Amino acid sequence: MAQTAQDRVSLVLASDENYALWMGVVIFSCLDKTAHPALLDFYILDAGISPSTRSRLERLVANYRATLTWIAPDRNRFQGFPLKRYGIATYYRLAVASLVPRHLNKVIYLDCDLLVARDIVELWQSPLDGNIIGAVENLGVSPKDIDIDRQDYFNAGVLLIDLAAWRDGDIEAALFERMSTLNERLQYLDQDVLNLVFRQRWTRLPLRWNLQPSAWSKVEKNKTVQTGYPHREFVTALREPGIIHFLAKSKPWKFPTFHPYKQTYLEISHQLFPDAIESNKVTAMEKLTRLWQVEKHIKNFFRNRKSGAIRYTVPPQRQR
Ligand SMILES: [Mn+2]
Repeated sequence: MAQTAQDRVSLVLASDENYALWMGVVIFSCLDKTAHPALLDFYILDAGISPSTRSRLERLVANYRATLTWIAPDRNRFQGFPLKRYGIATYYRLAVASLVPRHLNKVIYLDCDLLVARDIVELWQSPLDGNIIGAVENLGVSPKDIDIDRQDYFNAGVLLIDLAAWRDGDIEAALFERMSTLNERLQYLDQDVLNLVFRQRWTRLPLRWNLQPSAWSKVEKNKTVQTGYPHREFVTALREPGIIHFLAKSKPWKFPTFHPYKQTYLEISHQLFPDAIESNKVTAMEKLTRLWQVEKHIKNFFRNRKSGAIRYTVPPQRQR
């Protein structure tokens, strides 16, 4: 079936209270960057978000006439899965097909540590060429626990999913089966399981839709040949990112981190949630620590020049 601009776009995210406002930043950036905000339907897999945070997110989405639906999965289904440094919400994506409404045939799954910088409708319309999922190669290290070549290993932070085919192929059962057999042996948990089940059966999305921190260093060190993407695609993705992924240790709210879009991220998150997020989480202590990291400052300066500024317009805060 041909996609038209009139299609509604279904976006799925999962979070607990700790990540809920960061998830709000993802939602806001989607809405701000699309030409059709009222076509977006957000489905939130809720791992324990407080009523007050829920209403903040509802007010945010209402500004754009988009919709937001809360889904509270049964935690017992995920009992016994290893958590490591993640929360249980990371596993909710494995059950996406049985959690969202039956009538949805396609969804985009998004992590909570992202900044959307381009119209999400463009990603929605990317061809899947007969595969069940589309994803971007994981640019960092590949896991040691599973036998998959690094170029064939995708990052699970942004997924375009043909949900109808996922249900037909009984993917959920396959994922849960792998989860229970491999369990503690998994290094990257659900991402490894997804890679095992979709081995050689995923569509490579344009790099810009999951721009990972190591993309900058790959270009600087001329190591783009190690990846499945051509060098020129790196250059365009850095210049015009689609989705910026603050992977692993690059979280803007963590200390001390360097990322070309850290400042942009912190500015808009403060404007969105001024009472909960400080305008400048770069504290005096962090500044002092960063002072000595001259090399990183220089690198960051050049990375900033390689990547254009991204502007957002935060809606005015309404009084409760
Ligand atoms: Mn992530």
